[in-house]
Amino acid sequence: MAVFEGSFDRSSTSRFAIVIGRFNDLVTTKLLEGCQDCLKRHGVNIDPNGNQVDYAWVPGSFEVALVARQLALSGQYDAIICLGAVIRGQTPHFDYVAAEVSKGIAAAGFQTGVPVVFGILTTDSMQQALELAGIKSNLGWNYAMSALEMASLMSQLPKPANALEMSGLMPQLPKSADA
Ligand code: INI
Repeated sequence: MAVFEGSFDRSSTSRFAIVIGRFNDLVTTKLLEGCQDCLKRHGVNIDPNGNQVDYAWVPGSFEVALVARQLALSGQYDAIICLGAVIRGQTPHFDYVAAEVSKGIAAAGFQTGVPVVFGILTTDSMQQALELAGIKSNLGWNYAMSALEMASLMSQLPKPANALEMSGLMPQLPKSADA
């Protein structure tokens, strides 16, 4: 039998997409920098004109999962990294956005079989978010490590015996009228 474990030594061949929310971009651009720093130092070519990392900017965290799912469905990526910052304000907006983005990102991974990393900060204040995005540590780095590890791990796991069966959660195409 086997022990499956991701490594960090095939980074130069893996392909990644990073989806970034513009909302609270003071924080998300810092997360992106941490993420890129980690990928680069593991041998990944982070140039958007290169062949290893694509970037997709979305309005806010609420839109991240939809775009991550579509990128994952393309079959072009070994892992997708989602970056966003949901900061609690005086309205219930925080709770709606935070709940939907976490469910959506989990679903994107389950539905596609592609690792989709949850790199969405959920904090009570901007100060807390900034501390996690560079002032004290930069969780962008950790999210990139998760993507590298998961890309490697998934490539080692046995493939599903029946790919269609595995995709039971995928939306069914509408049947044509004469089918
Ligand atoms: N988007 C965020 O990424 N973080 C937030 O803190 C946030 N709040 O609190 O409003 C937020 N809202 C925007 C949301 O993600 C969507 O872009 C918007 O509702 C349009 O669908």
